[in-house]
Amino acid sequence: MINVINDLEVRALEKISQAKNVNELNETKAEFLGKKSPVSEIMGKMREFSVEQKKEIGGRVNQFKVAVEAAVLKRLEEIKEEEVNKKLASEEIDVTLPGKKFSKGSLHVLTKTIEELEDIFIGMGYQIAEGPEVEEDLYNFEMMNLPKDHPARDMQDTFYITETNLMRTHTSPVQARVMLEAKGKPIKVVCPGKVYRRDNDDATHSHQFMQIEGLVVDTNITMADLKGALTQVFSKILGENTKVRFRPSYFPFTEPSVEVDVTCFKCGGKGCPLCKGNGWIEVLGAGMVHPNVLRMAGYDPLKYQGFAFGIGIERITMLKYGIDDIRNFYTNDPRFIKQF
Ligand code: FA5
Repeated sequence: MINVINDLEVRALEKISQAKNVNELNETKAEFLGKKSPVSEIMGKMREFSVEQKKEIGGRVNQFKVAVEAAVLKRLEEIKEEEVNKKLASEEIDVTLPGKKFSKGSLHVLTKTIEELEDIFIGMGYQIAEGPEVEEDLYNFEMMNLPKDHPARDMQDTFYITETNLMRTHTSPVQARVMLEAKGKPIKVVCPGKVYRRDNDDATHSHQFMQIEGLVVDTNITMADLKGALTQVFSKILGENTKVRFRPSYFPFTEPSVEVDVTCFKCGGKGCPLCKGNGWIEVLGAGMVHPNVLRMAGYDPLKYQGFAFGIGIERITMLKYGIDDIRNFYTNDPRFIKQF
């Protein structure tokens, strides 16, 4: 009987050491220590043995149980360690592998132009100001010397929100806001932003576009200051060889008024469909601030003069990068956007 238990122990210890996982280990434990195991059978037959044999066999069975349980515990620890190692191996990171590539965004080309213009103006001593896109009729028109029945209001067909609120048709209302805030002190600002008009979209017109407004108010300001400032800005942003043309024009908020054209980048001034055959592209409106505008904003026109301008950002960008259709800026075709 002792030999049987000895053999059983050898088999049990071998099988325990080969268990691959906790389930297999539990099954092996039940096989050798459970109710239907060979040792349980031996214990059930104890009645048949003599006292001496009972002592010897009972002692051996106990040794067997202790040995099997110790082996099970040892293997359980090993299995747990093996599982942890397997998990760690599966989570191992190879830091030498190349990283995932995330596509980077970039600034929109119109934002680039605005930032470049702002830098140029800041270098010339201007400050940056802003105003709301949903504007009051008061600032967009009335304080710009365009009373309710003024025929010039037709020049800018307007998106009205209520009778007194509208989407601003130009950045000029920021002039009135800045002047009221400055309370009679000298001013030198530029104000970039979006504007809205019921214009029909074509290669050079959009119903929503951007302008950068400029306003300088001080004593002894003349048209020569306006011309000098704009010539300097255009030679910086479009290159020293850029030809600029000042053309007499009319705006109710400036007197005298001019429109400024730059030679068409596409035909170099010969005339093409883009410039509608005349060789020039209009980029801004400007002039000397009208005495009524100064007066309404609290400035004495006999003491103070000012010049103002409103540059079309899209037009400048088209000239700078050779873009022949303004609609490209707003249709968000990645093939266009990614070029800049
Ligand atoms: C004005 O908006 C005046 N407020 C400019 C001004 C400011 C004059 C200060 C005097 C003093 P105008 O409507 O011409 O003016 O527009 C100015 C510029 O905006 C144009 O020269 C052009 O470059 C651009 N622009 C005008 N309409 C459009 C449009 N539909 N799409 C794209 N750009 C436009």
